[in-house]
Amino acid sequence: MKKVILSVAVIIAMGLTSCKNETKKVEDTTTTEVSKEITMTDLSFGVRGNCGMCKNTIEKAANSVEGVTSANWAVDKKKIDVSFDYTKTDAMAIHKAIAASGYDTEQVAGSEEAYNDLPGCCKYDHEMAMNQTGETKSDDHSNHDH
Ligand SMILES: [Cu+2]
Repeated sequence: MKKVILSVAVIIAMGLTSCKNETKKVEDTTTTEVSKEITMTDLSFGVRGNCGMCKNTIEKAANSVEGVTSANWAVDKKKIDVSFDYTKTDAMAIHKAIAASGYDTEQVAGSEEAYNDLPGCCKYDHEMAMNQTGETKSDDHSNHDH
């Protein structure tokens, strides 16, 4: 009889330790790092615009696209540099978002409606050269129709 009680006690003890081990194992797996694949890509293309306000609007439009992590439009070059996750979006979606805010890109003409709502100083010349070298900055004033 004593033997039976003893063996039951041993089984319970073993059961408790094995349970403890199991919970520990679960904790260990949660600390395993998820492998991070690099799916970022950089893109540059021409976008027409005049000033700092244009810069805000253009960059805001680009950043509103899911997957875009950074956008930087250069007023002197009429060009934007964008970084985005190519598993989440593509170049055309970014062109379209900027065009929807009223600005012409190399591939998509800006929305006329949004253009008409732009402040006067931002109503850029649709014939403006894009992807400029930045050396003709002094000519920028000719873009303003005051
Ligand atoms: Cu502007």
